[in-house]
Amino acid sequence: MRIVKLDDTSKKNILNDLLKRSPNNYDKYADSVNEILQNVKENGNKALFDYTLKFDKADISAENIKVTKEEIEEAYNSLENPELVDIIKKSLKNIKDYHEKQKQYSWFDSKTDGSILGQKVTALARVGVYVPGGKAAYPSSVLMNVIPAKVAGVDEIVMVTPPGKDGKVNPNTLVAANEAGVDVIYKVGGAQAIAALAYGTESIKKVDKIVGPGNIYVALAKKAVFGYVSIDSVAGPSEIMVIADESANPRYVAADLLSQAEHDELASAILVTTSTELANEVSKWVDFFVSKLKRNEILTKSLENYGYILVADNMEDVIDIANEIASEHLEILTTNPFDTMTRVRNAGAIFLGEYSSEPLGDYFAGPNHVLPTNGTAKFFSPLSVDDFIKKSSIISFSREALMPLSDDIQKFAKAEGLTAHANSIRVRFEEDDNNCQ
Ligand code: HSO
Ligand code: ZN
Repeated sequence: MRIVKLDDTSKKNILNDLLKRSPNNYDKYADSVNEILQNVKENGNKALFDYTLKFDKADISAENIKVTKEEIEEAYNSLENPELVDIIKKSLKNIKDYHEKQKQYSWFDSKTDGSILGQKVTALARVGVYVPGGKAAYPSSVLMNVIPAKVAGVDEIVMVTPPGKDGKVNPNTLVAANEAGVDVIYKVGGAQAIAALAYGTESIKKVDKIVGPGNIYVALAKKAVFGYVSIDSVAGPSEIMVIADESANPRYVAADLLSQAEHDELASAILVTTSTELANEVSKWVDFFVSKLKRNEILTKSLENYGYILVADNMEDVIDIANEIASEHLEILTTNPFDTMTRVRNAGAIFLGEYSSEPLGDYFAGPNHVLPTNGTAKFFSPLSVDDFIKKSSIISFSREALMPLSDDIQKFAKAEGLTAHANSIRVRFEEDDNNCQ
């Protein structure tokens, strides 16, 4: 794995390099995505079925688009490892417990003058969860997307996922969806599935929000329908950054970097350290593990693309670049990780100490693994219960509470030239409407 001395030039180059991975750079797909969206909007089911035949080679109709109870039962019986059901249940409990703590409640504040102000928290009515097909059909991601919606109290959670050629859906996906409490699953994927969720078709009712990861077509389709429906943030390739001093165990650091590098060829894995010795050791361990691990082709490519070991002069510089890159995952392996953490401003999820390896967060700890990527941790947060609720302001005033404000409100409205606004206050306190302007 390449080792680079961290200075102004290398820092600039790396930051530029990482920007290339942004999902904002995929204009060349935009036309085909827009065509698919338009076609589904105009032709509903017909377009949906045509695209499913064309892209997934599966024959889907109004009769078989919904996954049946029997298909879910069959999925339980066809799991490669039947233990997965129990593991999913345990993971689900941790994720649920963590997200329960995020719940927000309505509040009301009443004063003695008879005024009540408040905020009403309401769950979204219908949410659509996209689950990719093929190799990236991760049951853990099904849990991470569905559970916060469930905890928020969403009325109906629908899932869309592309079928295989045989018209079947990945059994891991079905089991995770069923355990998490998904209400209905449709066998449709790609940009066409996003269109169906956003606009509705004869078989699929429009939703209020679409979440879940997908390929570039799905990501662009989600961006295109934003505003018409809500979406979660658009996920880019996985990222891990480890910041470490000489106290870190190089074998663990190497293993952790590779855990995310294996996601895909565009994944990034970066170690920033003050220790040259650690840098050299980690590089050796990375080579060793890559030679053993199954996904060595992807690992080799992603490390070539976005794998770096950066050696910095001091901890200040380490923290500085961590904050600038704003990594999706940040492991802190320093002598006092909690102290280091206080200086970290930007990261999706922060893992402290040598037993908090990143995959613990991917699968089991409880916090969500849908995290801001591509530097968006500067302004976005992990997926949470907040993503599935909305708030309404509550205002209730008595005559006694409104009266002392009446003059000021009318003057404020007149200053804006909005005399009908002023009038709506005035009529409540004056009978004579002749001087209404
Ligand atoms: N690390 C991924 C999520 C995941 N990992 C799913 C394993 N399965 C998000 O960056
Ligand atoms: Zn992962």
